[in-house]
Amino acid sequence: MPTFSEKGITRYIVREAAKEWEDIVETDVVVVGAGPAGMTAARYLCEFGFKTVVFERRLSFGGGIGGGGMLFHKIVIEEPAHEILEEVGVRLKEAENGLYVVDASEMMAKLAVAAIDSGARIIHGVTVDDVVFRDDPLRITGVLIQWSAVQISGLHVDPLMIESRAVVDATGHDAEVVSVAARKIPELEIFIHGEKSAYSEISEKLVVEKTGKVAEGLYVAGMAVSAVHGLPRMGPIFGGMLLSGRRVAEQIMWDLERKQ
Ligand code: 48F
Repeated sequence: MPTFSEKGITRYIVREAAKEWEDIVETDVVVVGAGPAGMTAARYLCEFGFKTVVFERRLSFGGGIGGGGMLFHKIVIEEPAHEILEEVGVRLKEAENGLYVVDASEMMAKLAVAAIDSGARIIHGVTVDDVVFRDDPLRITGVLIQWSAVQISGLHVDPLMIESRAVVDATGHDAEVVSVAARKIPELEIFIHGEKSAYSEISEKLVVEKTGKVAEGLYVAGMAVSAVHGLPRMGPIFGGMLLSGRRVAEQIMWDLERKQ
């Protein structure tokens, strides 16, 4: 049993966290939200070689995965998105041709492990509440972050800022990052259409097709795509979320490599 002091515990935590934060302030890609789209995007971005940090408001992974379908702990996935789950070792049960059922907790855990193992930093308890921009040319160059606990408390505390080459809004139904950019930077000419009622089959295709850049430096993935582009919702079928996460990573890779 080693001997140790309370001050040592504090010192190691503060020192190591501070070192990482110093590194995080300038990153290739900020992903906002550790739901299925955000975690998938983060894994591929790291595999493509980009330094990626995920800010997640809550103290957990998975976003809407954990709730399964109305709290029944299963999720449906369709081809070809099941391949993304196979890559991270999630066990699939075929329900009918091309449709699979998976365990919600297994999917959350394994997407998170895969993202972290590929090199993504996932920081919990941090909320992105605004973006950094530059004009000439007009572009998004980072995000403003705040402890979620500070936000919940209602205290007036100024946020900190992170610089990045790309920001991915993977915040789900409210498209929080694109919404704040649209509201505060009208020159971007982004119009938030708002999500439509359910039409699962169509929406699963469209959410992937419409994934991508909404402004220079700002990208949208997952359910946030539906909010931005006015697409129908799809309920607890998650193939589109995974494919959207992969697609946004590919688009960022093409864009950032072109700029080098
Ligand atoms: O909601 P969420 O799971 O988004 P997603 O990846 O997947 C959507 C599905 O879960 C489901 C669906 C699919 O069929 O309809 O709803 O598009 O995950 C979004 C994550 O982002 C976090 C939030 O806590 C959640 O874990 N989040 C939201 N806003 C912020 C945020 C913010 N401003 N800053 C940090 N994290």
